[in-house]
Amino acid sequence: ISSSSTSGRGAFIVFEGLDRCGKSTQVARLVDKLERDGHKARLQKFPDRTTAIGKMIDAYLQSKAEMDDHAIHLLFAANRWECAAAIRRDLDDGVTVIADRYAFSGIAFSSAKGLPFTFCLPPDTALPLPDITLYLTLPPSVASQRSAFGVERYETVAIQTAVREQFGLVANEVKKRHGDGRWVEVSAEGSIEEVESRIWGLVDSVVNGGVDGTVGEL
Ligand code: T5A
Ligand code: NA
Repeated sequence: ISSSSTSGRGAFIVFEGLDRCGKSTQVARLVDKLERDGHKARLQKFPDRTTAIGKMIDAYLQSKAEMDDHAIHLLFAANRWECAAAIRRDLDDGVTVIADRYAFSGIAFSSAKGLPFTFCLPPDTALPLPDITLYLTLPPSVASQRSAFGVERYETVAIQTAVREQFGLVANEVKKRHGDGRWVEVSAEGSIEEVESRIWGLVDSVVNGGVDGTVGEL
């Protein structure tokens, strides 16, 4: 197995975007490609619906449970914290971790509901800092035509449009705090293969030698 980078640690790569933009499809293909190329790679989905906290989030997203906006925001963040040590350990062990959503979704979705940034940002502070976040862009009107759109709580064009606006503010915040290179927009329009090759063009240099020696903090 070839080492994942010159420093020996794995890369932490995050995918973000609106609902149904194709994140899960692309994340699965990227993990497969990395493994075929001899890298150690692991998929980390957020929310991780398998934990006790994740089951509460799942019930909320399926509208089987109601929850105060602040409370559900903190549960999404807690769900990341319960996975944070394992992410750091894997990165240190040379495993590239690919996350399907992360803290940026937490901030964008909660602030789209009206919670202030001053409330939304602190709970995720000091989580592992992604080496790169790929923000997949797709017009909400295209995403809403995809299968199963509308099944879960936030899947309306009105909400997705508000979330897209908040993602713009989140991107500015990330660039201000951590530099321009850590947040990259990728068009998610076109075929699965077209999007995949756009993504690979951005990720190749990161997984093949482009990460700092230590994992930073959000
Ligand atoms: N949330 C999440 C918060 O509010 N706070 C938080 O902190 C976090 C982490 C669940 C919800 O929780 C919110 C955000 C979400 O509303 P989720 O489980 O990631 O988050 O749910 P979704 O993002 O909605 O995941 P989806 O599985 O619905 O969408 P994906 O992963 O973006 O899209 P994917 O790959 O499943 O594709 C959707 C469909 O499109 C097709 C696929 O085959 C599939 O049918 N498709 C394409 N079709 C045509 N062309 C392409 N290029 C295509 N790529 C995929
Ligand atoms: Na998904």
